[in-house]
Amino acid sequence: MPYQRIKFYQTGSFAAGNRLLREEQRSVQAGTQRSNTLTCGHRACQGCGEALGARYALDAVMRVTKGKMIAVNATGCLEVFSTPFPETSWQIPWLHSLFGNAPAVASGVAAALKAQGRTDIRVVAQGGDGGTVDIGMACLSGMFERDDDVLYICYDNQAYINTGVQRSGATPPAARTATTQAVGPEPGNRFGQGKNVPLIAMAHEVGYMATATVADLRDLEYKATRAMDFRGARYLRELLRLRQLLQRLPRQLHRQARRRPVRDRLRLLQGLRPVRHGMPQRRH
Ligand SMILES: Cc1ncc(C[n+]2csc(CCOP(=O)(O)OP(=O)(O)O)c2C)c(N)n1
Ligand code: SF4
Repeated sequence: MPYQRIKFYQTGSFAAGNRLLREEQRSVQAGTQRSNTLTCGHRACQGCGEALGARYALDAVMRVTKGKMIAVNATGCLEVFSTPFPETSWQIPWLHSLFGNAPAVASGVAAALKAQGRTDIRVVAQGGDGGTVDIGMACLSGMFERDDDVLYICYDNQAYINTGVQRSGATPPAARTATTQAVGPEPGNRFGQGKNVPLIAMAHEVGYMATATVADLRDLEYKATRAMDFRGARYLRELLRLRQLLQRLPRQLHRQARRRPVRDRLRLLQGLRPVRHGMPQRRH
């Protein structure tokens, strides 16, 4: 799929960008056939990056799988705002799992499909950074190591947002959270802590690993689509919301970033959190 930056020609209309391009160059969201995996009526905050990122990624997966996808969702903001009982905004087969076991549940779904010989149906697991980087790490590592046929998407808003912005293993150094030092000579999250799960995924030699951001939705669609070219365990990390990222920057960088135009801010953020994708060397 050729890379094309998203352009909102008709903001607010049914066609979110790229409608004036040739058919094959248009974004998934510009197509009238898009699946609207996460549809209206959910209770996300206005402008929520997690809702946007999930919608773009899953619609892209739905397009490439021709609508044959099952999603498993860890507890977190995405699950809470999309499925307040007895309602749901998901228009796909969707399973709720616990906070820490989405990768294991997804592995089970993939195993059941394999037992039935249903290789056409693909499995996506998704969770926030707390659910992925911290409490779900053992299940995720098992899923990677067994090379289960699952694409895992981590929606990385860099803290446990749903329960009040506590620090997670993905919170960047010096960032301000409800559970990091607010005052003193070194306020904010400590330096030298945290986990780089994209690199951990690559150390497991997963078939495909990518990092993306909702600041570049076209790139995100591309990576979600590309991930489905592979079988086995795959990992996609989505960084969410420029504003949230900026707010959690170390104070000095925050001041620098705010003085820059938006495009430069993105560069600065991408420098801090490189956006990349690749197919690490397979063991077998
Ligand atoms: C075992 C367990 N511990 C704690 C909770 C409470 N809990 C629900 S959502 C959540 C935070 C989720 O954070 P994250 O995974 O980063 O997702 P986000 O809300 O930021 O999208 C917590 C602590 C829980 N549901 N289960
Ligand atoms: S992820 Fe953040 S913006 Fe989205 S619904 Fe949760 S608190 Fe609101």
